[in-house]
Amino acid sequence: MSTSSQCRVCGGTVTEFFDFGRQPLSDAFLKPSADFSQEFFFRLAVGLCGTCTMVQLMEEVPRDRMFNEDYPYFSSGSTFMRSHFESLAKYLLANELTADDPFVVEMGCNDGVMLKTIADAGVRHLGVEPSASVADVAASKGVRVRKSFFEESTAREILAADGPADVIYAANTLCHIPYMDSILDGVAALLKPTGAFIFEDPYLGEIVARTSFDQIYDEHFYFFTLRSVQEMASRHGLELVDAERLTVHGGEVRYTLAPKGQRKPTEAMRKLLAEEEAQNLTDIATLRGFGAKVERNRDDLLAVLRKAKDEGKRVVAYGATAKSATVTNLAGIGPDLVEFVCDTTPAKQGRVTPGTHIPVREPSAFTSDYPDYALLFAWNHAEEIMAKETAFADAGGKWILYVPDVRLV
Ligand code: DWN
Ligand code: SAH
Ligand code: ZN
Repeated sequence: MSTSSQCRVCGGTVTEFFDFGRQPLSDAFLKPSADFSQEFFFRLAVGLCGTCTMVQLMEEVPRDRMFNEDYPYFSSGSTFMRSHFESLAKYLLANELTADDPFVVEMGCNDGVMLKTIADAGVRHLGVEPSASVADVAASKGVRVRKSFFEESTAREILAADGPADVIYAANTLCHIPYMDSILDGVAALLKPTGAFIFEDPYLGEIVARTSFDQIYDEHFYFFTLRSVQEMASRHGLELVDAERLTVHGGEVRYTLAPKGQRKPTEAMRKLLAEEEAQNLTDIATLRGFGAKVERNRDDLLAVLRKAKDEGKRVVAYGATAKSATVTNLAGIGPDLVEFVCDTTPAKQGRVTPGTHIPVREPSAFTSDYPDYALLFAWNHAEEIMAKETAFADAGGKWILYVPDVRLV
């Protein structure tokens, strides 16, 4: 077991601060008939780069294993996220895509949840999406999609074919891509001098503040802060000029990068940077303290589930999230403790969860026979889910939450 590795951003030394142990691919839902002995596992551990401060995974999973024609996460599955991306598209149309014949490129456009609004407005766009399962859905909505991974060569081909971009956008995608030099060289080449690279991802400050440890899994390679984003941007002629906190997915930041010297950094960005400095996120002791809280949450959750089992209560989980692979595999939560997980995604239903093999069933399995407890794996969508499942609470059911700590509501 190695406890240091080389930073994928700057080449510095990354010191490990927490080891989640043996973990599967978080989005590889298996058929119950699959040969489980062939299931892929890797060591999920996180560390801090002592040079550029980027927090990152110690081991990288090959990208084709995660993002391919079987990728089962469809972004449009949440009503709240649909409206989040529609608002962003409208903001871009009104504020960034105002030049003559503007052009926007999105990496990781998934099922077209954002670009659909851009396409409907008749604005030139291109989604770059390697997972055919979701890219095909985007195309069916009238979104122009290129089925490939974004990297420097892709950016140069797009530049040659379509010209430079006014906006390059990525939501919950940049943090998935270890090969950052290639990405940022590609962005720098493709972007107009007046353009902006806008991306939003889970924020390390929020992960540490709320112990939302299940944001750490195979697909999430980087855990950004304003400071680490500044460092990585400056290596590629780019500059962080704006940052805004978002409440989606448990707390994210939307970053705006621009070619160096082109835009004036905002006051909001400076304020957030100062707040971040006070949180000591670049101090390994802060991150080790986070690790200790993870262990406490894991133990508390197991105690609640074991007690429920001892009392003969029924426990079902809600939302077969990628995140929950980290929780179930860290704590050893299998079908003995959780009867099934309900989820609206057809591609996940009838399968079993990665590593721990809990059956995934449709939402009607939950609503037709309410359990005593529902373990909310999709805690980031709590508001949307609790609003539509009021009958569960009315019937006396309790939600089990584990972020920021373990509690029943
Ligand atoms: O970063 C990523 C985010 C954006 O999406 C990807 N790496 C993978 C994925 O992560 P996740 O699976 O943890 O995301 P969600 O959005 O928390 O997943 C919610 C799951 O719950 C989906 O499978 C859909 C399901 N769901 C449901 O069954 N009923 C969701 C809602 C809102 C519902 O009402
Ligand atoms: N933007 C959507 C999707 C997030 S899931 C949302 O916020 O909901 C992450 C997506 O990134 C997946 O659809 C995956 O196929 C895609 N992806 C992974 N690596 C990529 C790369 N190098 N270039 C473009 N997309 C990539
Ligand atoms: Zn580094």
